[in-house]
Amino acid sequence: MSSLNPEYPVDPTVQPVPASVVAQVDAADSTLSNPRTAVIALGSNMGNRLETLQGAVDALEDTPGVRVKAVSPVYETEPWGVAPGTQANYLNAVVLVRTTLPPESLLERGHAIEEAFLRVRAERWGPRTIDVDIVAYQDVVSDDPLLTLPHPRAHERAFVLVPWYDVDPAAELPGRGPVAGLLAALGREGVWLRADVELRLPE
Ligand code: PH2
Ligand code: MG
Ligand code: MG
Repeated sequence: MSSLNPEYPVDPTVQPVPASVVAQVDAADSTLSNPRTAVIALGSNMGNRLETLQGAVDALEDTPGVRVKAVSPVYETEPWGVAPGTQANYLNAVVLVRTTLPPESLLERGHAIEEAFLRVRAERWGPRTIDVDIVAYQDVVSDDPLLTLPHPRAHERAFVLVPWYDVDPAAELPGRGPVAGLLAALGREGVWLRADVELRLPE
């Protein structure tokens, strides 16, 4: 059961509105009103990892309809999902944004940022200059194959939960419960704070 636009419930008693008016209302809704909170995970394990992460944060902030509200500490993390020793460590971080963009548009922007940093999309879970993942979008739950929300593996990834907890200790993963509890159950193995580096919150 899912919908990417739960804010538009269908009420059978409401009369249809002429199409031009509908278009206007939609435009206003996605540009002006009612910002939502989204949680975005960034990861890099190729090239200048820190510089790339900072570039992604800046590019998010430069996106019309997106405000970066918080940037987590940076973590050095063991590559997850591949045989040990076959891939370089990642730097991972989590960014909280407020956005008037719908989830699909935020995803598109994430992909555009990946393209801008010349991400190599060679293989699933292969090394990458940058990965921009939408972990959660408000409380939306969706099994749309193009954008599953929340991210289907977030609850089992300490490299997502640790920095998410840092920026929002009260956070909840929709459908899975408090991040604090998920993290307590999972542990922090393979995730080390990089106290020597920092991502800047754009001005
Ligand atoms: N991303 C993956 C696969 N494995 N491992 C770590 N440590 N960090 C990641 O961001 C990561 C991963 C696929 O997106
Ligand atoms: Mg990913
Ligand atoms: Mg991804």
